[in-house]
Amino acid sequence: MDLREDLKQLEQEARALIEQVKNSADLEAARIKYLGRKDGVLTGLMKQMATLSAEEKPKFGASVNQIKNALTELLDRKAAEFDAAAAAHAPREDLTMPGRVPWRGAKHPVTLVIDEICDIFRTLGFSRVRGPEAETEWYNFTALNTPLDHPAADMHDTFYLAPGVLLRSHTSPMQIRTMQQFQPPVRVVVPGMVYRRDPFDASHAPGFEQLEGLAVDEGITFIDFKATLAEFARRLFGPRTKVRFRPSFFPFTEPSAEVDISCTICGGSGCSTCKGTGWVEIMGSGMVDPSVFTHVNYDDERYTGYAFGMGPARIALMLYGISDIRTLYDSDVRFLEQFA
Ligand code: 2NL
Repeated sequence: MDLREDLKQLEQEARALIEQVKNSADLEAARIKYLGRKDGVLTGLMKQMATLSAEEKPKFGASVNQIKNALTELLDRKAAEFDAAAAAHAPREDLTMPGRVPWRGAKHPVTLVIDEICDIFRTLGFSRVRGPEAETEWYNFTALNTPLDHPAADMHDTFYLAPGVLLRSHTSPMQIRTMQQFQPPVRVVVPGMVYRRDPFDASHAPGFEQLEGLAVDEGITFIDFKATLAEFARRLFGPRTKVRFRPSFFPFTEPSAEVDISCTICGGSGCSTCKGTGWVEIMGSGMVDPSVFTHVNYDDERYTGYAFGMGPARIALMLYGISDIRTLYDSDVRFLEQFA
């Protein structure tokens, strides 16, 4: 048999087959068929070399090698063609796509309200102070004219950390600390977290921000008290806001009053927010009880003052028209980002 003729025919067959291959999987199959190390056609031919004479061997070997190189070149060219076609159809970068908007931090609505309230009181001469959340019974109750067996202590009597030490139930302890540290005149606002044994529902939370204020000096009267708090309410809720003082009771003030404003939703005609009354309560307040002054060694004959306390979260509900206080504590950025 003429091995050289066989080789030529083999090469032509192989070329024809590889040329009409349509995809890279079939191309790989063709590569294995001809160039596969174990069972490839060319490997088979090399094995036949053993049967040849000494002078035929090198020529035959050279021919097989030449075919191998030619087929390798052809296979590589086809592979490159398939790769280029695949790349042409692959998805490319869309340069018209808008960029990702970076996340922006923002102040929490309750923080915004606290800052606004403190700002108003700053223009009225009040400093902003803060203090510890863990307090002693003396600062939280006793100094505030609230004996531990007083009914007011009962509802506050909660979240004890150790005997005689508790999470403060109001920020008043910090006003006591301020009076111990400074002589009158004293004018401070005290925002901060307070803790009470309250349920978590639409209008309560067991931990919440409170904001209290205190003014003490010689000659402060009920007129200063009413005028200052009414002015504050009109600055926060708008100049047409009506303000009323309703008699109330706190152990640390005498007399005491709840401060109501005309309803921000209906303007006073009556709606669900004000439960048909036209008024909504914004804070508790009163003239500081003289017994509080004795506890901080102020002369209770010389000094008078007023104090007040409010819940900025509840005020945030009114100002922003939010119906459930829990949305302020859920930390859901989809809700909070609207305040950015
Ligand atoms: C409320 C009522 C109030 C005070 C807080 C106070 C503090 C001192 C002396 C006297 Cl050191 N009073 N604070 C007075 C009246 C009311 O808060 O409803 N808070 C949410």
